[in-house]
Amino acid sequence: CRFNRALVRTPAASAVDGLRAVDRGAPDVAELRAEHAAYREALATAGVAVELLPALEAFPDSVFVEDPALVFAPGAILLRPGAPTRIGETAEIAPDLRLRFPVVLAMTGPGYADGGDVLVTPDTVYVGLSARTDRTGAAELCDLLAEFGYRGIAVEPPAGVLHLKTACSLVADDCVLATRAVADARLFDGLDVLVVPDGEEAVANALRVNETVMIADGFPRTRALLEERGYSVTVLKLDEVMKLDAGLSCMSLRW
Ligand code: CIR
Repeated sequence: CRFNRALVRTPAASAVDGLRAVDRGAPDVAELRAEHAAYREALATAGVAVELLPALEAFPDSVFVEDPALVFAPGAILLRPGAPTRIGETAEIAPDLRLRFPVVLAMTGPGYADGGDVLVTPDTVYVGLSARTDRTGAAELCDLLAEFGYRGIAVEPPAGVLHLKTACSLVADDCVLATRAVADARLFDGLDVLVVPDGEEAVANALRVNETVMIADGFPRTRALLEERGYSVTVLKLDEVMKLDAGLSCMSLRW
């Protein structure tokens, strides 16, 4: 599928207070903003028109616009992020989505779902259960997906990752790049799985946009593996982004 547009948000100065499972220090905000600027540039080079929303200081993790909403060409779904400090991000982004999409559906709860747990493939939308996405939320999201004609199914990723897409990403319509643990869990029927070399698990949150696969810098064996398979790879420095347990897909909504 092709993407024409992307929505991103400037990292807030409050990103130093962003959630992180293991504290490897606060991100340097100037450097985080530089990484974000390079990311926007890479999206534009891949052929999408990038729109930049203003920083939200009240929400330290709001640069990760993927989590409060899910977008498709025909419409958007407002989600209910599972972290208490993030649930308010939905109301912030809702007007921006209503301006851009003819149909905007919304989860009403009581369940929760983060966009980072949602892997969209051409015929199935996989919703990973996690500390942020519970069974009730996944079931409500699957019902809303059905209104758009998509088949949503809940899957149980192996423990130890924040989101489903922390450990896998779609790199072609029929191929997922995944950690060994996700590959072994056999979550996806009918898709090829390209396994990330041991020791490079943190690269699994790649982002395919049109003809380009973006990956984080510092994972040479994965880069070589993708290039051998014929992918056109763009490498981006993400050191500050990764301090906040985030990666490439988290920073945009694409459609
Ligand atoms: C959080 O814990 O919510 C943020 N620090 C990171 C969110 C990453 N988002 C994503 O994987 N979609």
